[in-house]
Amino acid sequence: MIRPIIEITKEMKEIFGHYELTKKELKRTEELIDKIENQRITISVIGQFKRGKSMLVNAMLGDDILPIGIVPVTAVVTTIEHGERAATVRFNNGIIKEIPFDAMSDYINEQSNSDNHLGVRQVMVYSPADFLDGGITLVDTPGVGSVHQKNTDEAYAFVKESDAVIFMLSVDSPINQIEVDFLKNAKEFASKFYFVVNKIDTIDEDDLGDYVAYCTELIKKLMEVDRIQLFPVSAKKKIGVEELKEAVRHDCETTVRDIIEQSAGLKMKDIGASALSQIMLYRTTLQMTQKQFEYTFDELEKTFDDLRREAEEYAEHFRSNPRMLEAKLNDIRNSLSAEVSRLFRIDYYYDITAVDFYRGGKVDEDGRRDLREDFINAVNDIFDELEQTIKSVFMFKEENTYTVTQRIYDVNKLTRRLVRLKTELERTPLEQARIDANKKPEFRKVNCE
Ligand SMILES: Nc1nc2c(ncn2[C@@H]2O[C@H](COP(=O)(O)OP(=O)(O)OP(=O)(O)O)[C@@H](O)[C@H]2O)c(=O)[nH]1
Ligand SMILES: [Mg+2]
Repeated sequence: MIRPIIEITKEMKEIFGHYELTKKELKRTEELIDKIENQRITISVIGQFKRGKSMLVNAMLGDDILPIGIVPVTAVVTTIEHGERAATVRFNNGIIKEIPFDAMSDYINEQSNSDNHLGVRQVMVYSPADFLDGGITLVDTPGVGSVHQKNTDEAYAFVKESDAVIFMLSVDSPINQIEVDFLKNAKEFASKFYFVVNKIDTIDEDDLGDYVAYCTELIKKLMEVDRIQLFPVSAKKKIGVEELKEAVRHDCETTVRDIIEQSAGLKMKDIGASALSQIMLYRTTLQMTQKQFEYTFDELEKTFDDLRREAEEYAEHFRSNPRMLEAKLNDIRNSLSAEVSRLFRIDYYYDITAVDFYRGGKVDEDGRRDLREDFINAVNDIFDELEQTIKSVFMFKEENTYTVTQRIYDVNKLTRRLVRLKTELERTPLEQARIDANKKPEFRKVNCE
């Protein structure tokens, strides 16, 4: 019998609550459960710069609230939720400030907030548009692939937070490599895609037919599905927008829980793997003899030193692209995972959550120095955390010799449960998240009408 993902998720949460080690996973799981229970769905409009994303959001809301333009415009992720008209800004330093609705553009626009010198993390807008009623958060993201690299970074980061993605193409250029890369990444995290081809008002019907046929084939291959549905629209002339809205609304009404659960299922696999690594590490450390522990700890310290040197050398040569630092940090995590796996004879896996090094402003000499410092601190944090974990488990063992056997027994039991749940998740075909005896699921991982 296949259980709903919410049940598996709740059981996993209960397991994570047993350990200090899995408090990160506990927090992420609680957030997912909250999302499933409140049936909130986040739909992000994503695509290359100038495809007409902001204009489409405006058209869907029937309200010209977002700035649009001929040059790269959207510099900041903007979420739009149902509510009385209002706008707030969340800054990188965590401060949230309400702003006049009409001043929104000052914070979002690449021209007025060039290189995000205002340090805006996100703009949150509230609109009474009917479309949002019922728990939809629509998100306008900065365009991918413009000269403003950080815009791409922002959009990448946001895919992880989305349940569904409106992927925006436009007839004025064919799909390019940036879009291909983006889609490959996005399909790992979002459970539902709507492909939109914009600006159809600029070409005739024959050309549109050719374009749609070309894109369909390409996307099918990319997404590894047999069928996909494209929505040809003109955000400007408001052609096809109702059809898109209708499709989204229909999906939300009938299967909102499925979309969220499927998306949560994908995320839970990630969280489960990371938690399991932590618990295995805990168990193995608990079972070590003093001698084994000393040897392992020494070896680990050597690895830290090597990797620290590697990181420092890398930082030394770092020039301007914060994304490269993120990539290097992940490299280091991977090397460390491999070493922990070898030393502890377990499958150790670091959850590759993004660390955003971008802090706003241009990357000049000062900025570079700050970024180098942030990067080295992040590397050291990874080492410290691991060191602390292992040390504290071993200390516990030293101080509580009588309870260790019981603890190992408990850990083994919980590990078996977690492995079972993870397997259950892996076996759950995500499109069958909602079991409805005779009803065919309305969803696949990617909708293929
Ligand atoms: N002809 C035509 N032009 C459009 C359409 N949609 C958008 N545009 C134009 O395309 C340009 C870009 O529109 P935006 O909505 O700012 O595009 P965006 O994808 O949000 O751009 P960034 O925020 O910079 O990534 C503007 O000049 C719009 O007028 C459309 O359906 N038809
Ligand atoms: Mg825009």
